[in-house]
Amino acid sequence: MTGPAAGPPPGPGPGPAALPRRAHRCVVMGVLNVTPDSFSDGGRWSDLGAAVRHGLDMVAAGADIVDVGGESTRPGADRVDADEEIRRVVPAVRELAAAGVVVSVDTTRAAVAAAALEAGAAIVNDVSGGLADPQLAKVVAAAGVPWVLMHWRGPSRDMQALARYGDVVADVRAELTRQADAALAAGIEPDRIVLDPGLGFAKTAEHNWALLARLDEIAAIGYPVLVGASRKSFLGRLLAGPDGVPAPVDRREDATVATSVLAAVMGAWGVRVHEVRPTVDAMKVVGAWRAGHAAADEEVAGPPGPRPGGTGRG
Ligand code: PMM
Repeated sequence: MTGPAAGPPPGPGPGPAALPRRAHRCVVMGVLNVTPDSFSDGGRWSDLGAAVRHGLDMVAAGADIVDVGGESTRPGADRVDADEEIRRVVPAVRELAAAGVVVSVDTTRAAVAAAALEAGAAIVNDVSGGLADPQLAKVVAAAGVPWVLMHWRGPSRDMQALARYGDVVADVRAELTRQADAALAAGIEPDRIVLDPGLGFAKTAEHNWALLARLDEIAAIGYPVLVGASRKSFLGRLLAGPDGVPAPVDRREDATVATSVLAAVMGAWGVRVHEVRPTVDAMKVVGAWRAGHAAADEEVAGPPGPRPGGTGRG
């Protein structure tokens, strides 16, 4: 862990396309799934009023970004069509953005990203890392917004069959590097790229733990790293009782916070969580610990730079 200089140097300044950063700690992205079938919160926020209220509540609890998704990515999930995805996400994006919230849209589709950006989204969070829809890079490049590129090997329907690696960390690192290079070639500015190891996406629990243990190797690619462990089944399996039954989703919060804290210590730029307040509190502890004093929890303007261990590319 580094000292107070852990925050990167100031970027070109704030603007609609800048990615939020905190001087001493991770940013927290709150999950807003406006889907009937996501694995942990499916159906809860499919009503627009409830969705917007929940988004605002997460911001009041300290979320820096609200991530709005309209298509479930749980293993085995079937796809919805783009029009339905737009119908689900755009109204929530529009209302939250109008209220001043930094909104990311969790989509793999160019048409959905374009509609969400038009409605005020400031970030595209793409679980396919640019691989699902070749048109998406053009949309992101034209908008100049940050793009979260997650490690991905194929659609949710059959992704667990793709969970085969030599050295999972080396393989994910190489594949993410290719995904980032493709984004650069498509005209994305390097300071608009965020990488994510994609916990649970074509990965077994053992793969997820290996990636977390060696997260510094993913950060060393040189871009900010986002980690999404929240409530995922590898935590449920870790916490299984003597009968071997995984802990239910609502018993995974403390483990989520612990995982997010350790990701922060390993150099993550951000964490993506469902339950915002405990994670924000924990990140404030990380920030004060890093700073060596009760750090003012200041935001830093401009795009993110490399985290400790980075190569300076991002
Ligand atoms: N996980 C899910 C959805 N979107 N986006 C990023 N960048 N990283 C993730 O790990 C990620 C994601 C699946 O979880 P959910 O169904 O709870 O949203």
